[in-house]
Amino acid sequence: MSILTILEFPDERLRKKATPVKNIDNNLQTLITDMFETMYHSSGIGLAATQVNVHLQLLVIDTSEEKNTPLCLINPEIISKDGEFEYNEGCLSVPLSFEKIIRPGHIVVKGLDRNGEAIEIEANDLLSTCIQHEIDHLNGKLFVDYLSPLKRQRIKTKLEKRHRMAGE
Ligand code: GNR
Ligand code: NI
Repeated sequence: MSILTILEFPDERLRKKATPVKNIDNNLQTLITDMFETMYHSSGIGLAATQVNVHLQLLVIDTSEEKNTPLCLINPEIISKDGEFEYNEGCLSVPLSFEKIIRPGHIVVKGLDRNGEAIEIEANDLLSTCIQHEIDHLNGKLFVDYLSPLKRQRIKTKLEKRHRMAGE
C-alpha cells in the first residue's frame, strides 16, 4: 500500500479529461487500494484518479462518519439529477479553501464497482455532492470554477505563494 501524491490547483494536470477504464486488472486493484489509503490518510471523503495524476475514470468515496463505507466507481455516469443542496465544499487539491456551492441534491449514477459489476446508486445531499465533485475532477473541473473570477484568482494566488514557500 502507498500514499499517493495529490496534485494541487493551479496544476494544469488537474485539467486533463480522464478516459474510460478498459481493463479491471491487478494494476487497477492496486491503484484503487492506494487511492482509498490516500483518501483516508488525508481525511477526505472522496478522491478522483485525476488528483493523483492518473487520467482514468475512477473515483473512491466514503462519506460515512465511521469511515467504514467505501464506495468505488469506475466509468461513472450521472443518469438523472434534480433538486438542490448547498454545502460548504473543500477539496484536497485546493487546500485551505471552503466555499458554499449549490448542486443538484438528488442524483442517480451508474458505473462499475471494483469487481467490474454494473452498479446504480441513488444519492442524496452530501453523497450526491461528493459524487458530482469527483465526476467534475474526471472532467478536469474544480469547485473553484463555480466561484467568481475574483474569488478564484485569490485562491490561486494564495496557493501559488504556498507552493513557492514549500520550495516547489
Ligand atoms: O474531502 C473532501 N470534502 C468535500 C467536502 C465537500 C464537497 C466535496 C468534498 S470532496 C473532498 C475530497 C476531494 O477533494 N475530493 O475530490
Ligand atoms: Ni476534490
